[in-house]
Amino acid sequence: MTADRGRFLTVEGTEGAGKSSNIDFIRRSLEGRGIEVVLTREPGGTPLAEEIRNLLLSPRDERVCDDAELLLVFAARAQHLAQLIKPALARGAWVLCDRFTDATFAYQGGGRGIDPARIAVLEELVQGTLRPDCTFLLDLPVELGLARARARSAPDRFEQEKQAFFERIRRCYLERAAAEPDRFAVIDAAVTLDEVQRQIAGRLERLLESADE
Ligand code: Z5A
Repeated sequence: MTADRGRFLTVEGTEGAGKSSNIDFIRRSLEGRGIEVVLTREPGGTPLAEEIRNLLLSPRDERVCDDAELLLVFAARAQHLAQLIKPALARGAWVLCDRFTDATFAYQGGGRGIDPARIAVLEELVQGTLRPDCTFLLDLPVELGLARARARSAPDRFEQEKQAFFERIRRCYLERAAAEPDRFAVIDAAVTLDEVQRQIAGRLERLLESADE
């Protein structure tokens, strides 16, 4: 990475892990250090990609085949990268994204059962060598996250899945984190919000120190 390119941070987790609750904390922490932060999400982040998000999340009678879901996710990502993420990084802003390609490996790979090698082909096609610099994985037991998510709002198409689907997703996330310990910060998200944010702050501090070097 060149010295003046911004950093690319992503936040991941299973349902109800607290991504939305903690992303604003990360944004404020970075802005407090004078860093320009571009907050965005996947699927989504541009008008076209947000339309694709709606297609993906809306409950529907027609069964969505796994490959259609996978390709829609990457179509949204291609647009998001071209219109928002790459230009922001290039001007030195830090991009903070609610989910990215680790979610594709976890949901479409672990959850739906798509071969990760096929996902990796699309990752290479759409992203080239671009990968997040740091990924916060908010981890908690699936049952607890689902209870939190269901208490909050009506389920979308993904949230209508059974618990076993989310157990596979959690396992996949943890395997990816174990394989890339330098990139991932695994945060225990089963504790109070204050305690979650204390863990995040510790990791952010290290990240900022390395950015200053
Ligand atoms: N998806 C995919 O399949 N493939 C891909 O490549 C990508 C995405 C990128 C949309 O994602 C869907 O897209 C997602 C995967 C799929 N599946 N679904 N559904 P999303 O990130 O927009 O939606 P989400 O996963 O459903 O996020 P969420 O439900 O909004 O969860 P969250 O942001 O992690 O949680 P939250 O809203 O911050 O917290 C949930 C509730 O718990 C809320 O009432 C909080 O006040 C409460 N909360 C949070 N933290 C705590 C603590 N520590 N203690 C107590 N209560 C807490």
